[in-house]
Amino acid sequence: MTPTITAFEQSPDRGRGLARDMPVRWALEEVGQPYAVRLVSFSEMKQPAHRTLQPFGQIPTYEEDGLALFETGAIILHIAERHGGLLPGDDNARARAIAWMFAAKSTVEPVIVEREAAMLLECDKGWYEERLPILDDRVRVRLRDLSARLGDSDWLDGEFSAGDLLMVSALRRPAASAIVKEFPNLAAFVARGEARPAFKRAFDAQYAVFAAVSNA
Ligand code: GTB
Repeated sequence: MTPTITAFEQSPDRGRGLARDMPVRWALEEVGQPYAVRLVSFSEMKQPAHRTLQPFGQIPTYEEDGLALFETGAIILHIAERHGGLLPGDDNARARAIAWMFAAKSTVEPVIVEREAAMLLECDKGWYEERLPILDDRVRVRLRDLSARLGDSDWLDGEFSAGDLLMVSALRRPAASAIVKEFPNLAAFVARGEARPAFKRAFDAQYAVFAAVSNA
């Protein structure tokens, strides 16, 4: 059965592929699984019908054969477990790739999201200018360690995996991009991810939603 995911009807990122349907689309493209997209408005996302799928009234969601999932990381792990191409076959390598998925979601992304939230929600506060360098440094500390571990490798642990997909997705967020440039190997890592044909197909698909709304 073709899975259905949800995405913003009108994404605030103007088609830059920054909302979290993007990594799910990318994962589905990597494994060659066709998918359908149900676009939802901000108000629909907060209605009971959507909250049955996503308790916090957010996107993305994933539905397939009586299974309804939420949380980007869980959705991508599910896709990676059902299809080849996103997790290694060797048990230990697979466990390490999953550790990188968690590292992206719970160690690297939170400091980036915290900086983003400050930029969006706290920029009018008197203490904003003082706090920003503190938040930047928190991102920098994580990226320095990530850069040291990546070294000259193409991917975080051997072949491209769901761990790389989620890490590249975290580093693409606007609050990280200036600091990523301080680490040439991380900038190259992001560029390698974005150069993958599956990434491009996913990007184009989400961009088409933005373009259709803009031309309507
Ligand atoms: N932990 C959840 C997951 O990973 O699935 C978080 C999901 C989430 O944050 N969803 C956001 C959402 O639905 C959209 S992606 N927000 C609406 C709400 O909470 O009411 C976050 C996002 C939104 C917009 C941009 N942008 O415009 O650049 C980037 C990222």
